[in-house]
Amino acid sequence: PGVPWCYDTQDPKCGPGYWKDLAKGCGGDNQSPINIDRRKVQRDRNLGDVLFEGYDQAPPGKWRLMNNGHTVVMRLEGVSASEHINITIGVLLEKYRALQFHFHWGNLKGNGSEHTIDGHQFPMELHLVHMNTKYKTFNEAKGHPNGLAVLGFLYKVSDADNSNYNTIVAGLKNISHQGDFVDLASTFCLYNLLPSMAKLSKYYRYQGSLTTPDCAEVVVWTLFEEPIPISQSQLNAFVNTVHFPANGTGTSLVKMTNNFRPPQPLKNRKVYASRD
Ligand code: SG4
Ligand code: ZN
Repeated sequence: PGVPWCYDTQDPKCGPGYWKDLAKGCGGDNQSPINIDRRKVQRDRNLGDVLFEGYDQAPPGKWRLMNNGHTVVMRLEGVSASEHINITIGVLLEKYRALQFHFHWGNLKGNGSEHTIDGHQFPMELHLVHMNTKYKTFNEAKGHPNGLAVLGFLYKVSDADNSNYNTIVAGLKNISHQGDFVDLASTFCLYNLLPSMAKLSKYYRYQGSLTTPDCAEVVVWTLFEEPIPISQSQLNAFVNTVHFPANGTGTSLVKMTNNFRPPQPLKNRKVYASRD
């Protein structure tokens, strides 16, 4: 429970430039997101495809979509099925369990992805957060650089709606205030939210952090090259529907926009590419 933080880069009291003062970790040397400079990434032939488990199954019961004041998050924890939603990644073939997914977006005029590629920002970014199954609790995982694995996907604007997003987009109007949640009948599976499987072989891998305070440096990042198509009106639904209280007062509501952290210095890290 803490000092409030915000995404307004103009705000010297809570904006991203101030996060390191309220959470020391945010000033670390392995921060996320980053810009991916395609000329500088290193091909790593040992990086095989990410193995997905349970991404093709609609879980029994419901998934809870929530406005947490910083984003829209779908919690998979506590849903019995999430024990069966896993990924296996890396040279060590470590297994990670899906916990939740959430989004970062811009405003009606500007893009809002966190990661950029060759300096290009994308309209929105999806993060699927997973925890290393060799740790018992989330807190224990947060004590290790390989504790969490986040899969990042960028979006591109398509002419047609992406019908796989209809359930989530329709749910947004039920969570327009901070703390609101709605249980969605999960008629979709996680695969439906992603680009087609055949296009997931190319990704970037690097060692980084959570992109919100406390910015813990415990994340093995995988950013996929292939974007997810979504229509402008579906994107606008995020920008126009989701609100949060300005200055944490609860009295005046503002649209949740530009909820992305700008790219952080790469410092001594390397970014690896699974393919050329
Ligand atoms: C968002 O604020 C999520 O809602 C948070 O999840 C998440 O924190 C945070 O982003 C950082 O995650 O993939 N962008 S990120 O690095 O997953 C965690 C919740 O608050 C710890 C559930
Ligand atoms: Zn995120």
